[in-house]
Amino acid sequence: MITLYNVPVSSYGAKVRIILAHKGIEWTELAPPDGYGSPAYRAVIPSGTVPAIIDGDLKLADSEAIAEYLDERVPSTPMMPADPEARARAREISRFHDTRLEPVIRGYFGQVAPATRDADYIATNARLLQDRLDQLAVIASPDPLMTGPDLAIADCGFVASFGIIALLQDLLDLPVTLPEPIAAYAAALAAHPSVAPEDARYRAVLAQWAETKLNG
Ligand SMILES: N[C@@H](CCC(=O)N[C@@H](CS)C(=O)NCC(=O)O)C(=O)O
Repeated sequence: MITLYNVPVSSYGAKVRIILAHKGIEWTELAPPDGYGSPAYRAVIPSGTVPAIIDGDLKLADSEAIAEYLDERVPSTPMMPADPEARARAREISRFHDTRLEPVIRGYFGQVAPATRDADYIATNARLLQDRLDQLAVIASPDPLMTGPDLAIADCGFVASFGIIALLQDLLDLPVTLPEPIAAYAAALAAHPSVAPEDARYRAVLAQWAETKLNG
């Protein structure tokens, strides 16, 4: 049985949960002791980040490292294409999500509470976010998912990110539009049977989190 350290609002935690569910791997979920980054948690997971897993003697942090480990451990439901070029492109898309798109989205977390909003930051970051989404539409050719009809690791980070973008569009009136192929991709992704339950759970948790921020 795999142990997953996670917090409900973690977008990278949602990514790992989708992979576990899709592969039919049972897991026990724990909150990091004293919260992520705490000395107590760092004594277990040195990076102090969530998500992290424990599988026997293996302790592993970073969602992408966890994803690739799970894909190799349970190869019967592959989540990477077989062809080397397609694998490389799938990794490129995953990295683009984790290092280029998600950090720009994360930049808005401090803007949800009305007391800490900065209109200039919101507008400048929106131009950056739009640029990253436009780049994604050039880099990726979803058909209907990132690597074709089957759910891949490269898809799983986008689930939470699309949920957060929708929330931000709503709350901050964000002038950001998903390019048409990416909007179609987001719809296909949310409808995938291994994604839909996690998408619904994550959006509900996100709405609760936003509510606490809005009500101070
Ligand atoms: N690249 C990491 C990012 C994970 C991450 O940033 N997690 C946040 C919570 S969503 C965290 O643990 N932050 C604690 C810290 O940075 O000390 C991954 O993919 O797992």
